[in-house]
Amino acid sequence: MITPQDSIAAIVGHITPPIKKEGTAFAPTNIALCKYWGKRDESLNLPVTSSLSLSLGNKGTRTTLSAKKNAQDTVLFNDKAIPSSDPFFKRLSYYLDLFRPELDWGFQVITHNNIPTAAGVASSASGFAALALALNQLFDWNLNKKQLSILARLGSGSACRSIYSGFVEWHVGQDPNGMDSYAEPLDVSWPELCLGILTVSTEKKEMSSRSAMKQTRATSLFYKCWPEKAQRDLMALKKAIKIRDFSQLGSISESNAFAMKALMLTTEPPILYWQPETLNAIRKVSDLRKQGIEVYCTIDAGPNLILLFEEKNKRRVEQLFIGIEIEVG
Ligand code: 2P0
Repeated sequence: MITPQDSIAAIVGHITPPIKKEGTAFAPTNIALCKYWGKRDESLNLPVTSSLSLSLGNKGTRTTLSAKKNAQDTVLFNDKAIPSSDPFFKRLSYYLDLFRPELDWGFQVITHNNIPTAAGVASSASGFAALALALNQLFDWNLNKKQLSILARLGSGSACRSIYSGFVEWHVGQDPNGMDSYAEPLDVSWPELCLGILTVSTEKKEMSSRSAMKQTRATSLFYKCWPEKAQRDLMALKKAIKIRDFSQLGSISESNAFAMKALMLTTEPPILYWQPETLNAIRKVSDLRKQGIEVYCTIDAGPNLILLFEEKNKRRVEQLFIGIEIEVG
């Protein structure tokens, strides 16, 4: 069996004490238009399908990292010390285990998110991407983006896409060692494309994406349809992006998100992230389209919506969806 340690050794070789005093990096969060839902290898975070996302410009995570011998890990998140019993601390520490020169080395992590955590927008993606970039600085490895994408994937699957800005494809790959499963940017800019984060609920979700996708893959009878749906959507999305066909981009993204939702509903027991307000907002989006205003939505593993629309409709969207946070592509 191939382990994360094997991947690290293949990329950076033997871990020696860091060269620099600290490493600092920023990574944007990303919103998947064609979702990653299910792993073929849980320890390497290797996906069942390719996926495609859009990074959110300057919304993301900034992390500063240092390391000391004879020290414990410490984590400061948005200026608050996180206790070592916290699952967030444990997840970081577990990932950093891969990079300790010896067992008695500890890492000091200072990390800031400028994404409202309550919005439930993937913060593990920007978090692990920023950490991989900060490690590269600290150890002075000079890795290329493909290697950094693989390092980030070992922390969290979707993090491999947060190494880049703009549209990003994560290639599913087929090697059991995962060396061909990394992300790459698409060479397209689309400044008129807007993304709006609509927070309908700030409640903490009941189940992590990690557990939810595992349960879906294990129990949903419909999961066998997902690879074909994802592949078809990925191809159509890439074509829509290339010719900047907004209607296609919006409708495929929405259909892909609803298909992922269908998988969740058919999981045993079913996974229900939506709140009544989620459905109300979806109906509002669909009514707007009936009035000729092209707005589409995508949703991740939570109750909040991401609206997709063009800049010409920005004012209208702002008026209709109070509190929406808008990012331009
Ligand atoms: C995505 N999500 O493509 C999908 C859509 C949520 C819904 O990637 O276990 O936190 O760390 O690899 O990356 C969230 O899952 O899961 C996610 P792990 P991750 O953005």
